Amino acid sequence: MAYTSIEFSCSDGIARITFNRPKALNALNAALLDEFADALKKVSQDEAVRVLLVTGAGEKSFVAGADITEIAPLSPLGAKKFAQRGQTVIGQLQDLAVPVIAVVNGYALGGGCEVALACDFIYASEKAIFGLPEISLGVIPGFGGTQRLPRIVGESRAKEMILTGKHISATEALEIGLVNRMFPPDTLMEAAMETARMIASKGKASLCAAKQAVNQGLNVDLPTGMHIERDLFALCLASPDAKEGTAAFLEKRKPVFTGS
Ligand code: CO8
Repeated sequence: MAYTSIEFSCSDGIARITFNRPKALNALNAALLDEFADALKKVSQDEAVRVLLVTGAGEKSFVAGADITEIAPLSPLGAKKFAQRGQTVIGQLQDLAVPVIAVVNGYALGGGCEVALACDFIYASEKAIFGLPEISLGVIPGFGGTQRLPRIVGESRAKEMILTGKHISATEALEIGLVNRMFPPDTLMEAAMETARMIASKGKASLCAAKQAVNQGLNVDLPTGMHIERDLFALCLASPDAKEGTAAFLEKRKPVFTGS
């Protein structure tokens, strides 16, 4: 598939998806969602990928939401289908086996904030702005915001954002734990790349298992989560990368993981 609304690149185990409709502040329309889904499939099928960065083109916006020109004329049934489509693609993002970093360079509003929420963690520019402004349009978040935001920042912080629709700064987002780290705009991508390189230097089996253990554990009680962790630990230990990692430690050298 040729991309016109996103850019996709991959090298040294690090894949990057850039939302690229800067004239519409990278708003998510149906065409962009199709391209995003296609790129996510490529990431999931490429054995060499160990980490994905998701960002927005231009200096102003990560993603300013779902495309309001496409939402406005929808019937209730059409709206349900559009929400379902967005939820499915964003679910595909969350369910990727490899870690995903949201690199939020500007506005992350509505569906854009919801994309960031489905990533494993968020690095933000000092100029980033977050918000779920749907209430100001007479609707509610439809791409997972009412479900993921409270799980990340807690119920009352999430309700305040969802019920007021108010934008919050990167500093506020950092304070409430929505963002992991904040950087000057011109160093944001390099900081994210540094973390991505560190992640990409680890064994793929253990990266995927660690992400899976946390994600699955958050949906179950603690004893069930412990079972999940034990099983995944055992699986990892049987991998060639675990043999290499433990041997390298004992031989006092740096491990060379092959991703198997
Ligand atoms: N959709 C379509 N176009 C957009 C969007 C958007 N979400 N956001 C910005 N644009 C367009 C503007 O219309 C404008 O286009 P043009 O130049 O042709 O007039 C261009 O981008 C630049 O925007 P502004 O001139 O408005 O730039 P400002 O710097 O003045 O303002 C803001 C920037 C504050 C980001 C402002 O553009 C804004 O408020 N945008 C809308 C934000 C918003 O409400 N997002 C939520 C959308 S709803 C949503 O995401 C729901 C997800 C679930 C959907 C479920 C399906 C039913």
